Amino acid sequence: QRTKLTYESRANLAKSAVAKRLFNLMASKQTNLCLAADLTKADDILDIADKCGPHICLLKTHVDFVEDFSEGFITNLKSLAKRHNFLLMEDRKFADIGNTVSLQYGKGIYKISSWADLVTAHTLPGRSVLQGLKAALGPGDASKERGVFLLAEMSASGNLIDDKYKENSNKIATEGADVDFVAGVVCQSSKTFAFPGLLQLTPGVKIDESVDKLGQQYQTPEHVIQERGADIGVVGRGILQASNVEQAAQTYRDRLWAAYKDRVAK
Ligand code: 5IU
Repeated sequence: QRTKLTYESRANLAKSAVAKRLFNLMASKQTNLCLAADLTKADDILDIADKCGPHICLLKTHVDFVEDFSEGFITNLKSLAKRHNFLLMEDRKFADIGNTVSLQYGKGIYKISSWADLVTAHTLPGRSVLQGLKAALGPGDASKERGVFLLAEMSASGNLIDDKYKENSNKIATEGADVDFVAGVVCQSSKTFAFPGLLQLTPGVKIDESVDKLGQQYQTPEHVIQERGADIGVVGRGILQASNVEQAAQTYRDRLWAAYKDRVAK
Protein backbone atom coordinates (compact mmCIF):
# COMPACT_ATOMS: atom_id res chain seq x y z
CA GLN A 1 0.00 0.00 0.00
CA ARG A 2 1.54 3.30 -1.11
CA THR A 3 0.44 5.26 1.96
CA LYS A 4 2.55 2.99 4.18
CA LEU A 5 5.78 3.73 2.30
CA THR A 6 8.14 6.59 3.16
CA TYR A 7 8.67 9.47 0.78
CA GLU A 8 12.34 8.56 0.36
CA SER A 9 11.52 4.99 -0.65
CA ARG A 10 8.88 6.23 -3.10
CA ALA A 11 11.40 8.60 -4.70
CA ASN A 12 13.11 5.51 -6.12
CA LEU A 13 9.85 4.30 -7.68
CA ALA A 14 8.94 7.59 -9.37
CA LYS A 15 9.04 7.69 -13.17
CA SER A 16 8.98 11.47 -13.28
CA ALA A 17 12.29 13.15 -12.46
CA VAL A 18 10.47 16.07 -10.81
CA ALA A 19 8.42 13.72 -8.64
CA LYS A 20 11.66 12.06 -7.56
CA ARG A 21 13.11 15.46 -6.71
CA LEU A 22 10.00 16.47 -4.78
CA PHE A 23 9.81 13.21 -2.77
CA ASN A 24 13.47 13.68 -1.77
CA LEU A 25 13.00 17.36 -0.98
CA MET A 26 10.02 16.54 1.28
CA ALA A 27 11.99 13.85 3.09
CA SER A 28 15.08 15.97 3.67
CA LYS A 29 13.28 19.23 4.52
CA GLN A 30 10.64 17.33 6.52
CA THR A 31 7.63 19.08 5.07
CA ASN A 32 4.60 17.95 3.06
CA LEU A 33 2.93 21.37 3.07
CA CYS A 34 2.02 23.19 -0.14
CA LEU A 35 1.09 26.84 0.22
CA ALA A 36 -1.61 28.10 -2.17
CA ALA A 37 -0.40 31.70 -2.57
CA ASP A 38 -3.73 33.01 -3.83
CA LEU A 39 -2.96 36.73 -3.61
CA THR A 40 -3.43 39.38 -6.29
CA LYS A 41 -0.33 41.56 -5.73
CA ALA A 42 3.12 40.32 -6.75
CA ASP A 43 4.82 41.81 -3.69
CA ASP A 44 2.33 40.13 -1.35
CA ILE A 45 3.09 36.75 -2.94
CA LEU A 46 6.84 37.34 -2.66
CA ASP A 47 6.44 38.41 0.95
CA ILE A 48 4.47 35.33 1.95
CA ALA A 49 6.80 33.06 -0.05
CA ASP A 50 9.73 34.47 1.90
CA LYS A 51 7.98 34.12 5.27
CA CYS A 52 6.56 30.63 4.67
CA GLY A 53 9.35 29.35 2.40
CA PRO A 54 11.24 27.53 5.18
CA HIS A 55 8.11 25.47 5.95
CA ILE A 56 6.89 24.37 2.50
CA CYS A 57 7.86 21.86 -0.18
CA LEU A 58 5.76 23.53 -2.85
CA LEU A 59 4.34 26.98 -3.63
CA LYS A 60 1.21 26.90 -5.75
CA THR A 61 0.30 29.95 -7.84
CA HIS A 62 -2.55 31.22 -10.01
CA VAL A 63 -0.62 33.81 -12.02
CA ASP A 64 -3.66 34.79 -14.08
CA PHE A 65 -5.07 36.84 -11.19
CA VAL A 66 -1.82 38.63 -10.28
CA GLU A 67 -2.61 42.26 -11.14
CA ASP A 68 0.98 43.43 -11.56
CA PHE A 69 2.57 40.31 -13.08
CA SER A 70 6.05 40.93 -14.55
CA GLU A 71 9.20 39.06 -15.48
CA GLY A 72 10.81 40.57 -12.38
CA PHE A 73 8.18 38.91 -10.21
CA ILE A 74 9.11 35.52 -11.68
CA THR A 75 12.83 36.20 -11.24
CA ASN A 76 12.25 37.01 -7.57
CA LEU A 77 9.92 34.07 -7.03
CA LYS A 78 12.50 31.71 -8.54
CA SER A 79 15.24 33.05 -6.33
CA LEU A 80 13.07 32.58 -3.22
CA ALA A 81 12.33 29.01 -4.34
CA LYS A 82 16.05 28.39 -4.61
CA ARG A 83 16.92 30.08 -1.30
CA HIS A 84 14.26 28.26 0.73
CA ASN A 85 14.33 25.04 -1.30
CA PHE A 86 10.77 24.62 -2.55
CA LEU A 87 9.30 23.92 -6.00
CA LEU A 88 6.86 26.09 -7.97
CA MET A 89 3.52 24.84 -9.25
CA GLU A 90 1.25 26.89 -11.49
CA ASP A 91 -2.28 25.63 -10.91
CA ARG A 92 -3.34 26.36 -14.50
CA LYS A 93 -5.70 23.39 -14.86
CA PHE A 94 -5.07 23.03 -18.59
CA ALA A 95 -8.09 21.51 -20.30
CA ASP A 96 -7.96 22.21 -24.06
CA ILE A 97 -6.75 20.37 -27.18
CA GLY A 98 -3.02 19.59 -27.40
CA ASN A 99 -2.10 22.48 -29.67
CA THR A 100 -3.84 25.02 -27.47
CA VAL A 101 -2.46 23.78 -24.15
CA SER A 102 0.99 23.81 -25.74
CA LEU A 103 0.58 27.52 -26.55
CA GLN A 104 -0.96 28.29 -23.14
CA TYR A 105 1.93 26.53 -21.38
CA GLY A 106 4.83 27.97 -23.35
CA LYS A 107 3.70 31.32 -24.75
CA GLY A 108 1.77 34.48 -23.88
CA ILE A 109 2.55 36.84 -21.03
CA TYR A 110 3.19 34.14 -18.46
CA LYS A 111 5.50 31.68 -20.30
CA ILE A 112 4.60 29.14 -17.62
CA SER A 113 6.88 26.39 -18.92
CA SER A 114 9.93 28.63 -18.44
CA TRP A 115 9.55 28.83 -14.66
CA ALA A 116 6.96 26.44 -13.18
CA ASP A 117 8.48 23.12 -12.12
CA LEU A 118 4.97 21.69 -12.03
CA VAL A 119 1.57 22.48 -13.51
CA THR A 120 -1.93 21.03 -13.10
CA ALA A 121 -4.06 19.69 -15.94
CA HIS A 122 -7.54 18.25 -16.35
CA THR A 123 -7.75 14.77 -17.88
CA LEU A 124 -10.95 15.76 -19.71
CA PRO A 125 -9.26 16.06 -23.16
CA GLY A 126 -7.60 12.64 -22.68
CA ARG A 127 -3.92 11.80 -23.21
CA SER A 128 -3.41 14.55 -25.76
CA VAL A 129 -3.28 17.06 -22.92
CA LEU A 130 0.04 15.50 -21.86
CA GLN A 131 1.35 15.35 -25.42
CA GLY A 132 0.41 18.98 -25.96
CA LEU A 133 2.15 20.15 -22.80
CA LYS A 134 5.25 18.12 -23.62
CA ALA A 135 5.34 19.66 -27.08
CA ALA A 136 5.78 23.12 -25.55
CA LEU A 137 9.05 21.98 -23.99
CA GLY A 138 10.60 21.14 -27.32
CA PRO A 139 12.78 18.20 -28.19
CA GLY A 140 15.36 16.67 -25.88
CA ASP A 141 15.43 16.34 -22.15
CA ALA A 142 13.48 19.44 -21.16
CA SER A 143 10.51 17.40 -19.90
CA LYS A 144 12.78 15.81 -17.30
CA GLU A 145 12.80 19.08 -15.38
CA ARG A 146 9.06 19.59 -15.64
CA GLY A 147 6.05 17.65 -14.44
CA VAL A 148 2.26 17.59 -14.42
CA PHE A 149 -0.29 16.85 -11.72
CA LEU A 150 -3.45 15.41 -13.26
CA LEU A 151 -6.83 16.21 -11.71
CA ALA A 152 -8.80 13.09 -10.84
CA GLU A 153 -11.06 14.65 -8.21
CA MET A 154 -12.03 18.10 -6.94
CA SER A 155 -12.84 19.42 -3.48
CA ALA A 156 -15.74 21.56 -4.72
CA SER A 157 -19.16 20.37 -3.59
CA GLY A 158 -21.35 19.24 -6.49
CA ASN A 159 -18.43 18.67 -8.91
CA LEU A 160 -19.22 16.42 -11.88
CA ILE A 161 -16.40 13.87 -11.56
CA ASP A 162 -17.67 10.29 -11.18
CA ASP A 163 -15.97 6.92 -10.58
CA LYS A 164 -15.52 6.13 -14.27
CA TYR A 165 -13.81 9.48 -14.86
CA LYS A 166 -11.52 8.83 -11.88
CA GLU A 167 -10.62 5.38 -13.16
CA ASN A 168 -9.81 6.71 -16.64
CA SER A 169 -7.79 9.58 -15.16
CA ASN A 170 -5.76 7.02 -13.23
CA LYS A 171 -5.06 5.17 -16.50
CA ILE A 172 -3.77 8.35 -18.15
CA ALA A 173 -1.51 8.94 -15.14
CA THR A 174 -0.07 5.43 -15.06
CA GLU A 175 -0.14 3.95 -18.58
CA GLY A 176 1.40 4.97 -21.88
CA ALA A 177 4.41 6.81 -23.24
CA ASP A 178 4.01 10.02 -21.26
CA VAL A 179 3.97 8.65 -17.71
CA ASP A 180 7.48 10.04 -17.15
CA PHE A 181 5.88 13.49 -17.37
CA VAL A 182 3.23 12.82 -14.69
CA ALA A 183 4.43 13.72 -11.20
CA GLY A 184 1.18 13.05 -9.41
CA VAL A 185 -2.56 13.23 -9.08
CA VAL A 186 -4.76 15.89 -7.48
CA CYS A 187 -7.46 14.01 -5.62
CA GLN A 188 -9.34 13.54 -2.38
CA SER A 189 -9.02 9.81 -1.66
CA SER A 190 -6.27 7.20 -1.28
CA LYS A 191 -8.34 4.87 -3.47
CA THR A 192 -8.04 7.07 -6.54
CA PHE A 193 -4.69 5.54 -7.57
CA ALA A 194 -2.30 2.89 -6.24
CA PHE A 195 1.07 3.50 -7.93
CA PRO A 196 3.52 4.58 -5.17
CA GLY A 197 5.76 6.53 -7.56
CA LEU A 198 3.09 9.22 -7.96
CA LEU A 199 2.37 11.95 -5.41
CA GLN A 200 -1.14 12.62 -4.13
CA LEU A 201 -1.81 16.34 -3.82
CA THR A 202 -4.92 17.18 -1.81
CA PRO A 203 -6.39 20.69 -1.52
CA GLY A 204 -9.16 21.64 0.89
CA VAL A 205 -7.17 21.64 4.15
CA LYS A 206 -8.07 23.90 7.06
CA ILE A 207 -7.89 23.44 10.80
CA ASP A 208 -10.97 25.30 11.93
CA GLU A 209 -13.57 25.52 9.17
CA SER A 210 -15.43 22.88 7.19
CA VAL A 211 -16.74 24.89 4.20
CA ASP A 212 -16.47 28.34 2.62
CA LYS A 213 -19.30 30.33 1.04
CA LEU A 214 -18.46 29.21 -2.54
CA GLY A 215 -18.55 25.41 -2.37
CA GLN A 216 -15.08 24.65 -0.98
CA GLN A 217 -15.03 21.70 1.47
CA TYR A 218 -12.29 21.42 4.10
CA GLN A 219 -10.74 18.60 6.11
CA THR A 220 -8.16 18.74 8.90
CA PRO A 221 -4.45 18.05 8.22
CA GLU A 222 -4.66 14.70 10.05
CA HIS A 223 -7.74 13.63 8.09
CA VAL A 224 -6.28 14.35 4.63
CA ILE A 225 -3.00 12.56 5.39
CA GLN A 226 -4.31 9.58 7.34
CA GLU A 227 -7.81 8.98 5.99
CA ARG A 228 -7.64 10.48 2.49
CA GLY A 229 -4.11 9.35 1.55
CA ALA A 230 -2.67 12.77 0.76
CA ASP A 231 1.11 13.03 0.37
CA ILE A 232 1.02 16.81 0.13
CA GLY A 233 -1.65 18.96 1.79
CA VAL A 234 -2.53 22.24 0.08
CA VAL A 235 -3.35 25.15 2.39
CA GLY A 236 -4.43 28.56 1.14
CA ARG A 237 -6.67 30.72 3.29
CA GLY A 238 -5.86 28.73 6.43
CA ILE A 239 -2.44 30.43 6.23
CA LEU A 240 -3.15 33.52 4.12
CA GLN A 241 -5.82 34.84 6.48
CA ALA A 242 -4.00 34.08 9.73
CA SER A 243 -2.85 37.02 11.84
CA ASN A 244 0.66 35.51 11.84
CA VAL A 245 1.20 33.69 8.54
CA GLU A 246 4.62 32.37 9.46
CA GLN A 247 3.32 30.80 12.63
CA ALA A 248 0.28 29.38 10.79
CA ALA A 249 2.57 27.83 8.17
CA GLN A 250 4.65 26.29 10.96
CA THR A 251 1.50 24.84 12.59
CA TYR A 252 0.19 23.33 9.33
CA ARG A 253 3.66 22.01 8.53
CA ASP A 254 4.01 20.36 11.95
CA ARG A 255 0.56 18.78 11.89
CA LEU A 256 0.81 17.50 8.30
CA TRP A 257 4.27 16.08 8.94
CA ALA A 258 3.33 14.43 12.25
CA ALA A 259 0.31 12.85 10.53
CA TYR A 260 2.61 11.43 7.83
CA LYS A 261 5.13 10.09 10.38
CA ASP A 262 2.25 8.43 12.18
CA ARG A 263 0.90 6.98 8.95
CA VAL A 264 4.15 5.27 7.96
CA ALA A 265 4.90 4.11 11.52
CA LYS A 266 1.63 2.20 11.99
N1 5IU B 1 -7.95 23.68 -5.44
C1 5IU B 1 -8.93 23.30 -4.57
N2 5IU B 1 -9.66 22.15 -4.79
C2 5IU B 1 -9.44 21.36 -5.85
C3 5IU B 1 -8.42 21.74 -6.76
C4 5IU B 1 -7.69 22.89 -6.52
O1 5IU B 1 -9.18 23.98 -3.57
O2 5IU B 1 -10.09 20.31 -5.99
I1 5IU B 1 -8.06 20.56 -8.31
C5 5IU B 1 -7.13 24.89 -5.25
C6 5IU B 1 -7.88 26.19 -5.24
C7 5IU B 1 -7.05 27.06 -4.33
C8 5IU B 1 -6.46 26.09 -3.32
O3 5IU B 1 -5.97 27.64 -5.07
O4 5IU B 1 -6.43 24.83 -3.98
C9 5IU B 1 -7.22 25.96 -2.02
O5 5IU B 1 -7.29 27.20 -1.34
P1 5IU B 1 -7.99 27.38 0.10
O6 5IU B 1 -7.17 26.55 1.09
O7 5IU B 1 -7.86 28.84 0.37
O8 5IU B 1 -9.41 26.92 -0.01
